[in-house]
Amino acid sequence: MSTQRSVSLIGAPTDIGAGARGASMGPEALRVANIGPTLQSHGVDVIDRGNLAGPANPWLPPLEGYRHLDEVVAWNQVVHEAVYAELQGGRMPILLGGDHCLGLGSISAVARHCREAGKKLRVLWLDAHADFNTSELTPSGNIHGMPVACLCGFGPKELIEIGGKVPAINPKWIRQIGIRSVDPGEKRFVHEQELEVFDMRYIDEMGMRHTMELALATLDANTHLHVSFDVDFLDPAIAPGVGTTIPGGPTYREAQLCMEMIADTGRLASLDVMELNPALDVRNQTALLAVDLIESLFGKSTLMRK
Ligand code: 6HN
Ligand code: MN
Ligand code: MN
Ligand code: MN
Repeated sequence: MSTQRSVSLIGAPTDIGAGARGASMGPEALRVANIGPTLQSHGVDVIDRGNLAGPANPWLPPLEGYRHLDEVVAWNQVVHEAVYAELQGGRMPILLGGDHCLGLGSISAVARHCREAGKKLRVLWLDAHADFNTSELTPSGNIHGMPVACLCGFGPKELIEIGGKVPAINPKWIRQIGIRSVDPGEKRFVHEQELEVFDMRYIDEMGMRHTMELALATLDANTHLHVSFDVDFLDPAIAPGVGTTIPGGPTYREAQLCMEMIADTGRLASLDVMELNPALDVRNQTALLAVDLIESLFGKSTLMRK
């Protein structure tokens, strides 16, 4: 089994859910880093759908625990429809973020597609953060800290209902990897909902190989594998171009191994590349690294494998 070879790039140029401005420039930075031609060089059929459009960022303080809720809903609706359309057309959507609040629109579309196609879903959430806050728990009101909770049915009605069914996904379908920054209330909630988290302590002690073996266990021919890649997953020493850097992330090789082991499953069927912030980057190095890692997701490895 090999990974789907027809890909559609979907740009979502917004920082509507973030605490820093600049992720709105992420899609263009990934294009400047040659994401399209690079995938083509690995035999992937690539269509760049260009950028989605949505409301501007009014940069207001939180209201009842949420910043920019109406705008976040609007952006997630357009992302949901765009991702769903690609899946229905038999192509793999790659969402170019944009901040991580859009993981809700993307994954709710994937979940809807899987329900209709009778497929199982596994979501790998590669991130420094659990993104499991609610309006009561959040220290910031920034909705990019909430998409996983919303997908599990905890969030404002307008957001959690985007894909039709509430909850969009079951917490049991998620594996979080690379986590090293969780807010106090969020931490309790992660335990309460029994999210399966492979935090950095786990990766330090057990290694990336063992971590990925567990995170990818029990996938079968009928499983759709979605990867939601928050670029702040990576150690800031190699990936400075994100709004919320947290020290102690995966090294270059640990991140490559993570991607290579995902590629080996042959099950990757949709991808988000989120939180890249070119305003904080140095000579586009974080975008170039993200593209390098995405190449590995599509089967680039140091030596040819069978
Ligand atoms: N991300 N836990 C913090 C908050 O404000 O809720 C940070 C969230 C970061 C979200 O990186 O996608
Ligand atoms: Mn399909
Ligand atoms: Mn995130
Ligand atoms: Mn993050």
